[in-house]
Amino acid sequence: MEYSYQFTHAIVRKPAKSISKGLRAVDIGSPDYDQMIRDHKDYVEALTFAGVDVINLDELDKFPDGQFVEDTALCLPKAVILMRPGAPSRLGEVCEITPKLIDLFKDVYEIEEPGHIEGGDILVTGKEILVGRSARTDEKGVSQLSQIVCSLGYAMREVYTPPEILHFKTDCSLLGPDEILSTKRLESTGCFDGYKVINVADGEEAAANAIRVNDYVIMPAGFPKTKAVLEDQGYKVKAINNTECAKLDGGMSCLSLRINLM
Ligand code: CIR
Repeated sequence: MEYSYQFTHAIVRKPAKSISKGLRAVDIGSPDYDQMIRDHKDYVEALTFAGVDVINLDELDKFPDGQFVEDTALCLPKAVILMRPGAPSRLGEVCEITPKLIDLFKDVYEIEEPGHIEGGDILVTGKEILVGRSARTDEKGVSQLSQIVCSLGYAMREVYTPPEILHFKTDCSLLGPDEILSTKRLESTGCFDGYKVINVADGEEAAANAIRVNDYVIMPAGFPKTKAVLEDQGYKVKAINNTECAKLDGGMSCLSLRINLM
C-alpha cells in the first residue's frame, strides 16, 4: 500500500460556532472559536503546501463535532467506506458528507446498523489496516469493516485502544509505510511489532496524533522534543496550533479525510 501517506486531495469542514457544545472526555474549558478558525486556516494551508487539493465543506451548526471529518469515512485509493460513529450526536455527520464522497468515489461501502466504527480508530499502514476497538468502535463495526476491506484485498488486524484514550490514532500516526509515531503506552501493547516505531517524548503524548502527507509531517505545535526527534530522522515537519481542538479531544488526523485519487 504505497498510497498510505501519498494523497492528492483532502476534505475538511469549517468549524461551526456550536463547537462549544463539542464532545469531550474532560471539560478543560470551551474552545475559542476565533482561534480555532485561525488554526483551521493554518491547517488547510499546511495541507495545500504538502501538495493536496483541499475540498472545503461548509460548517454544520447542528453538528458541533462536524469539523472532525476523519471519523465519518475510511478513504482507500479505490473505495470509500462510510463509517457509523459510536457517538450518537455524531451519527448524522455521515449523511452530511456522503454526497461529496459519492462524487469522488465510484465504489462506496457502508458500515450498517447495529455496527459502530469511527475513522479515528483506523490506521492504514503500508502493509495492513489496523483497527482498535474503543468506546466508539465495537465488535460488529470491526467485523463489518473486516469483510469489506478483505473483499477489496487488504489485510486487516484488530488492535487495542487503551481505555483512557478516545481513538486508536489519538496515540499514533503513520510516518512511513512501516514506520509509526507512537506513545510508549500504546507501543507497549505490542500492536506495532514488526514496525519501526519512533516514540513521542515523555510528557508530549498529544504529539502522537500527527499526519504524514506526501513529504511532510503535520503535527500539533508545542511539542519541541518530539518535533526535534522527527527532524533528526529526516522528516520535514509543519507544526500547527491545536490548543482549541485539543479541548475537544481532536487533533491533526481528525480534521481531514486524506484521499488518493491517482
Ligand atoms: C469527539 O469526541 O468525537 C470529538 N470531540 C473529537 C473527535 C476526534 N476525532 C478523531 O480523533 N479522529
